[in-house]
Amino acid sequence: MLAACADALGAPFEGRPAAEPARIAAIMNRPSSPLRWTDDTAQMLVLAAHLAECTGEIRREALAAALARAWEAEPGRGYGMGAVRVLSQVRSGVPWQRAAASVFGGAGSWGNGAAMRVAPVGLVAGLSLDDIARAAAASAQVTHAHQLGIDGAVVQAVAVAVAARTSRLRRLAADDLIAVVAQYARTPEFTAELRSVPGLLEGAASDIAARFACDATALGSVPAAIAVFLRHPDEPADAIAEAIGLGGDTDTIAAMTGALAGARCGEGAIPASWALRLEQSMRVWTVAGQLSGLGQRR
Ligand code: R7I
Ligand code: MG
Ligand code: MG
Repeated sequence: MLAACADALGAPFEGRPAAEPARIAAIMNRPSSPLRWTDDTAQMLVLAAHLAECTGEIRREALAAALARAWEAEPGRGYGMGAVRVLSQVRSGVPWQRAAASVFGGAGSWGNGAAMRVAPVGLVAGLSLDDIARAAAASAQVTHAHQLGIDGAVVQAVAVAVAARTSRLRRLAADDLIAVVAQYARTPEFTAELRSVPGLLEGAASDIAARFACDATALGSVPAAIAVFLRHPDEPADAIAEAIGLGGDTDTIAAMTGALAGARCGEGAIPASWALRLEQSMRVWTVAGQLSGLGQRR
């Protein structure tokens, strides 16, 4: 829910240089304008519903088909160009393995699309972190064949799980979270970016914007989202405002930061005005409820 709100709050700033804090605050605090979410939330809803249906497992063929149907139903949600090429092929019957491997010169996508939708995997109760990493990789592979795109999803899912499973009564130990999460990255590039995060937690937010590309690549955005969350682990609105303020891929970095904040702080942390402004909020609540009910069913 926080991730969906953050996606919608960040969307007006996507692809632009960093906005003034006052402009971001104006959108966050505006009482009645609707919050319209983008492909990030559209895909997260598909993945959450898939997990609920498959009792916490990923069945790649079915997931690929469901993502492709959602894209076809609402192609105007702002999908990445690689995602459109993969999902349109899947929709016309091409196996996901072939479709995902066909883009970007045959290397597969290293975009952040698999990471931006993966949070529900990290919220499945009763799975070990190893299981979560495996399920996150499987959920990523249906669209993102490049290992950097897969690493983004694995790292974000494990970070969400750690955030959800650490007591709120204790300060979140940033170094510990990074150490755990970094073990699951397979590429040295991802490990190096994650290792730089603890050094960015005390300085200015602009240091994060300078350190990471903050673009639609997994490597340029996932470590930035984790860094912003770790700077404000108990203040979701501050974290989301800072994520949007980085500029670049604002809807997606905000959505990933929002997912981490929601995992730690719970649904009660969502400002009532955001929940009221969010489009299809009942649908989002329902899917979130199904996901939390999974723990009991498993
Ligand atoms: O990963 P994906 O679904 O994109 C998600 C982004 C988010 O910001 C959403 O809000 C939405 O706006 O899109 O879609 P892809 O098109 O696979 O990847 C996103 C971008 O990453 C691409 O448009 C490219 O700019 C970049 N990219 C690559 N560039 C060069 N070479 C991804 N893979 C490559 C690559 O191999
Ligand atoms: Mg988007
Ligand atoms: Mg985006």
